[in-house]
Amino acid sequence: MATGFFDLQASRAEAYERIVVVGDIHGCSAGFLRVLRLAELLDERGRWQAGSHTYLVVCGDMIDEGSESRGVISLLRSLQQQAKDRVIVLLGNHELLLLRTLLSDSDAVNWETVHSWADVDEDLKALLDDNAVPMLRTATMQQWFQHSLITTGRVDYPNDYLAACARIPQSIAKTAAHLLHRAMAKDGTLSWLLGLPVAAQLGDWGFFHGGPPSDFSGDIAALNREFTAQLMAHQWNHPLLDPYAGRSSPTATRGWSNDGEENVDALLRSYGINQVAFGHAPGAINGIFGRLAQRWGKVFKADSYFSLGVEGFLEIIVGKVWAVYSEEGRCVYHKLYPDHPPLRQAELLWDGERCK
Ligand SMILES: [Mn+2]
Repeated sequence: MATGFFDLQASRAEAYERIVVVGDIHGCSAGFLRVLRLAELLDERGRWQAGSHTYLVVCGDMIDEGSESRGVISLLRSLQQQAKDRVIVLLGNHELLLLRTLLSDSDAVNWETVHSWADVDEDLKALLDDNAVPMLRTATMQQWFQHSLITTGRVDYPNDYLAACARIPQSIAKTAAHLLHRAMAKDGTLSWLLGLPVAAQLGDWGFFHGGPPSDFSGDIAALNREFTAQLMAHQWNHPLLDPYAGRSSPTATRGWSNDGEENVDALLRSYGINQVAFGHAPGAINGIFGRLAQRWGKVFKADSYFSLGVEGFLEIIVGKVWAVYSEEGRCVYHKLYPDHPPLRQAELLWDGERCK
């Protein structure tokens, strides 16, 4: 399946008219659904309705943080069945961490994601009912993220969350990981995740979760082939599979967009692209959290910060790019490129216009 996907890349290079790019959904399936409707990709019954030259690109980190990881993945798999290769889903470092947990003997399970699959496996549900800490199974995390960002300007896991996780014995976490593996194998999620690419190309545009690795020699198709080969071989220490901040990792690289225009140009050229959209680093451009942004008309941040309640997407139509948000039930467009200077905090809210 993976091979077929990669083969499609070249043939459809110029076939797009409109690309909707969504960043880190992080378990917020209701917000994701609102965005899909806002982008008019779904009809009233929630079925894919976009024309044959419209693509949806999801830039990884679909899971964790919010409580509906499974809902997000079910929705994406359903959309791929309906729209085939016009729905492109990339792996993020959170999916990679999950695969590493499930396929190695790591015990670092994420409890929101474990809870999300509880109804697929009776033993998993029983284990959680017997042992889980109540706050881990609710929307508490999302509330905490919002509170944390507003009061401190940064987001970290709360101490009481970490303490609650630490109170759960490792043997329980290992059992949960084993049962989650079984549940994901049963509903097909595991093989679906293993078949996802880490990057995609449409015309001059490249898409990544973290960004283009700085030292890979080859194009995007070669990157996907090499990544998948290392993943299938469980080479968890390979630089391409680093889930944290390695510059060699397409899911985890950070800071590359601060390297200056010439260096970024050279990096993009080495992959055969001129423009790039990515997620993963919500403060990557101008340090602005919770807003979509661009630099030099070449580097576009697709992470609107769903886990903070900011629902948005990049809309690419030929040479133009908009940031589109759902704000208090309204659809608000911001011209992102061209003809827009770098966004400043003060001008963010009302430079847009409403949808019809
Ligand atoms: Mn990430």
